[in-house]
Amino acid sequence: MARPKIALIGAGQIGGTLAHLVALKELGDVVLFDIAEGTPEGKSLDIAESGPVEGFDASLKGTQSYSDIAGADVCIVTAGVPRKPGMSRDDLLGINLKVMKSVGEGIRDNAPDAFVICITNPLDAMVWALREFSGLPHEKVCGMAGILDSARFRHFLSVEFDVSMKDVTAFVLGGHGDTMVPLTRYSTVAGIPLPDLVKMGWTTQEKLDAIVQRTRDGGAEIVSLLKTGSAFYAPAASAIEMAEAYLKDQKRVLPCAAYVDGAYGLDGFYVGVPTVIGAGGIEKIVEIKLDKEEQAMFDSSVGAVKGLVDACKGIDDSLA
Ligand code: A3D
Repeated sequence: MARPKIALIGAGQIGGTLAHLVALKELGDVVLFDIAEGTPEGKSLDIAESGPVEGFDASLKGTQSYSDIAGADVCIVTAGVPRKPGMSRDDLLGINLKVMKSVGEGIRDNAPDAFVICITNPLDAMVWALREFSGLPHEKVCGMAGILDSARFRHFLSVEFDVSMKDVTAFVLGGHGDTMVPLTRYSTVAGIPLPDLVKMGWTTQEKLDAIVQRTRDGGAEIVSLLKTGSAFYAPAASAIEMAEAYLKDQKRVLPCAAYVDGAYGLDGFYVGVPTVIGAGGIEKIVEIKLDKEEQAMFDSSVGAVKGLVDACKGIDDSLA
């Protein structure tokens, strides 16, 4: 059987890291697309030349032509611009919306059967726009954010508790922004919920609140350290987990920006929720019962995303 074909649209910091991970994990052959001439070709060749050392079998091709992504099984979209210090994700909306239009049309015309994972910010609005421009089925277009936000939460918790991050689970709902909702009662160490760990004296409520806030600010913390762009190692690893779940029909339960129609009181809207990812794409939305406070946080997060979607409609008439 031929190896899966994985198209990476955008060959910047995340795109290059994605290509490297796909090759190292032998998930498939890579087509790296970017409008910047030479960048995808150079990164593809560099990674291919590491193949004999690492011992992976994967072919990599850099391109400026959408026809090269024809028949791709997975497309991961990072095309656009990232944040610089002082910018919010929402500041990227106007410029990245135009990019989503050309990318969405490129996927529609060349890889309509692909599972599409969007990473470009502001995430929840861009995945909505990308779906609109591409016209692909909703269950085949989703956004990566929840795995990254949960991974940041898990990392901070494992450091606080001095336990392996393998035994820490975390649950983050809502949009990928300052209003994201890390749910402490569904986050655990080896099954013990965080509120119980506070009662057991493992940490204090104040420390836990500070970790929740640091998780919300996780992207900005990296931007302020790097100064020239945003995080890329952890975002790439997170998107690879989603691609692998699809390609291997793993039925993984993963949080991602998915189209929610009916659950959580939403009627046809992209926002971060727990999902099941398998060969059918987003096969299920996992709906949990929120308490009053969690519901209020979720509603405010949904409201923030709705504002961005409305802004997209105001910029591009074809979306209205
Ligand atoms: P960067 O290294 O600048 O790469 C972006 C690439 O997109 C560049 O190589 C550009 O040449 C290319 N590009 C621009 N316009 C087009 C186009 N029309 N078609 C094809 N390629 C194009 O950025 P990055 O890789 O660090 O980040 C990419 C995106 O991911 C940004 O929007 C970030 O804000 C976003 N991001 C999201 C998360 C999430 O958790 C959702 C995390 C980190 C970054």
